[in-house]
Formats: sequence, C-alpha cells, structure tokens
Amino acid sequence: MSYREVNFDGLVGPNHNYAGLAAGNLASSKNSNCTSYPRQAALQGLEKMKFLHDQGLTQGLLPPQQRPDLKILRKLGFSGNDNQILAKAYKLKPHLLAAVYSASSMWTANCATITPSCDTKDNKVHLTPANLISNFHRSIEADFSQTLLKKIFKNSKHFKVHNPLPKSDSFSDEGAANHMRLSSKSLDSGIGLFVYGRQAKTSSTKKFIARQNLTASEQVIFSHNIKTECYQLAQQNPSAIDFGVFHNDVISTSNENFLFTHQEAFTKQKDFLKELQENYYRVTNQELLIKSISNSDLSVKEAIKTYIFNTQIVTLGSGQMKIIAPTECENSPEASKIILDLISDNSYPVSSVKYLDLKQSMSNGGGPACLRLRVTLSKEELDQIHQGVLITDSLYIKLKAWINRHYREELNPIDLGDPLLIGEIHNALDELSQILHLGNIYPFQK
Ligand code: SUG
Repeated sequence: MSYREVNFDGLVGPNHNYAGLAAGNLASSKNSNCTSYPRQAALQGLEKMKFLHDQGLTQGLLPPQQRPDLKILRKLGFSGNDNQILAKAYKLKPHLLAAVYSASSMWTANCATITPSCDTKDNKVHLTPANLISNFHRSIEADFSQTLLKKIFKNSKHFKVHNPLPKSDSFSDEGAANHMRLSSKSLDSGIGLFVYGRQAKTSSTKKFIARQNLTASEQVIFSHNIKTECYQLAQQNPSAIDFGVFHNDVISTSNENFLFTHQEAFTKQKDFLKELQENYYRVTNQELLIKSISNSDLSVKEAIKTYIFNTQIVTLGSGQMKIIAPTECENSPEASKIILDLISDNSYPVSSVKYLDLKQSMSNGGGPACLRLRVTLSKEELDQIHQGVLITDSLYIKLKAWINRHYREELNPIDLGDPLLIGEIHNALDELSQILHLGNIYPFQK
C-alpha cells in the first residue's frame, strides 16, 4: 500500500493577537501586548499552504476555533448578555479575556498526536487531540479539536479519534509538537518517537515547566495500539527547556530517514541516538541519517531565535527533500550557514531551501513546523477524509478573498474589549464553515 504525508496547517483566525500567555515561550513573553496584524498573519500562513500545494504536496487546513469563548467566562461567574460579559471581563480580568480570545489553535502541531495505520495493530489511523493543560488558553482548544477531527476523519473503518487525555497534570499532553516519525522513504514502516519533558509529578527543570509528561506519552502509545517495534520514548534535555525550548519541535525535526537536531536536544543524547539508529534499521532495513548541530556552530539561544529546527522538511515528487525555513534563519549568519552546508552536503538528503515570511506567527513562538499537523495516510484513507479542507487552486483564491474581506488589518489589546469584533469574527467563521463544507460546526451556529 502506498502512503503519503498530508500536512494540515492551522488557518490563522481573525482574533490573532499577542497576549504573553505562554509560559516558557520567550517570543510570546517578549511580544506581549504588541500590535498584531491578523490579516497579514492569515495571508502569510495561507501563502505557506499554497507554496507546498504548488510543490505537488497534499496540503490541508484546519479552521480557526471560535473565540472569544464567552461560555467559559459564564462558567467562571460572569453574567449578562455577551456585550455585558465582554465589558466586565475587559475591565476586571483583561488577562482572562485575552486567554479566551487567543488564536493559538493556529499551531496545529499541538492539535493532536497521530499514528498512521501501518504502525498500529488494528491497521487504523489513531488520533488523540492534545489536552494542552499546561497553559489555560490552550487547554480550551481540546474539545473543539476533537469535534473537528471527528468531522474530518469520520469513517470509523479507517480512523479512530480518541478523547483527549484526562485534564490532570500527570497526563499533560502537547500533541505532535513532541512527536516525530522516522520512517522508510516509502513511509510504510517507521518508528514514532515520543519525546517527554518530565515524569509523573517530578520536576526536571529549574525555570520553566516541562510541558509533556511521560505518563501522557505512554498513554497515547497504549491507546493507539502501536506495534511494539514501532515506537520509542526519549526525554527532552531539561536545560534546553529552561533556555526556552518549550516543545521538542523547537530543537529537532525529521523527515523520513533524516533527523535534524541539536546536541542539547535530548538527555543522554549519544546513547539515545545510537539506540534509535539500531531500532530504525531493524524496522526499515535502512540507515537513519542524523545531523546533530553542535553548540559551537549554533547556540541553543540562536536556535530558539531563528527556529532553525522548527523548519519543515518535505519530500518533493522527485524524491529530493526541501527545507522550509522562516526568514529569521536567512537573516542569521550561523543559521543560514548551517542550512547552506546542509543542502550542499551530498551525504544528507535535503537539497534545497525555501525561506518564508511567517513573522506574525513567529512573534508568538510559532514557526513553519508549529503551523502544521502531519498525517500519514494511504491513498484509500486520503479518499475517506473530508475533502473540503484540502487546498486546491480555487480554495486558495476563495480563502484569500475571504481573509481580505473579513480580517482587520491590526489588533491592539484595547480591541479585545470592542463588542463589534465578536460579530465580525462570527460572520467570518460562518462563511468559512460554508467554504469548507463543514456544516454548522461552531457553537454560535447551533
Ligand atoms: O503554545 N504560543 C504557542 C506557540 C506554539 C508553538 N507550537 C509548537 N512549537 N509546535 C504556545 O506556546 C502564545 C499566545 C500568546 O501569548 O498570545 C502561544 O500560545
């Protein structure tokens, strides 16, 4: 059976703003309360999708979630009509209002963990929406993520969408941002690498909390029914987390038989990589190529600033690999040299680079890889998903016009108190759900 990778990018919502909500994410803290540019943010994300579609790849999207989530404010004791609740929250609890207003669902690498059918004992694709409990503004994404995944991956013969893990610290789960799949070039055999930051209630870090708990990763492995030889666990280096590596995808990325990482990514890195190479060979009969960047070539600080490991490496129709990097890498002498060396070194499969301007997302700590959820599907499975979310030339044109019609050019913290913005967002999402043929998925449509 032939498999292909489909990337589902998060369409940036009209509420894109900078509220400094994400602990341990340096860009989010630095840009807190800055002016955001939602229209530009959404167009930058859409251009990335179009670029990958033009490269001949199968590109999907996940629509933004409905925000602000006033239902949560009601549960927390705010009363009155929507405008009254908004006015009270804006005046009395602006940080809480910003949390229920966040556009953070755009980073779909955190939407779920996915295991392809070739790695599972029941030959189904398994999907677990991440509970994202380490940050309140993200924890409120899980339920709608599940609804959306159930809508897109509906056919129970092929897909099993699980419940998010329990909302307990021991099960703290950040989805595919801490998961990579090292696979054969044909994608039909591979190892899911589950990277955790801490174990149960112990704290491995000194400054920032490690978001992914081992118990959560183990539970996903268990409920996805993964074949014993098709997974491996690894621990993130706690000192990297304290530097600001809040997800593993800020310090490692992979594509098929190629792993691109930094010497500070994992604990006991040498032993772990050796074991991974051995396991990989056992499963695929191929050699795993690893490029590990040393501190002397690039500090962890520069890796976080440039997001060189949050790049997206894709395989083109020719079989060659391309690295999709943010322009922050192009502007860094160290990062651009590493990329240039990588693409000119024949011992590694990456042979070209594309730099993209994703500054609006980057300023909240979201690079090219954060914006996409990878799903490996067989041809038959791909035919079974909801086709309305797959990018085509005509969908791209419709979405571009939709963004230009509905999105504000800029948002400032004061705009979160503007009652008109809620109506604008509802109009935009109402039209979007029709464009994507998703039906009435949003709570305000019910
Ligand atoms: O969870 N930022 C997100 C960025 C997620 C990036 N995803 C991956 N690395 N896969 C986060 O830290 C910032 C929101 C704000 O501050 O307004 C935020 O949620």
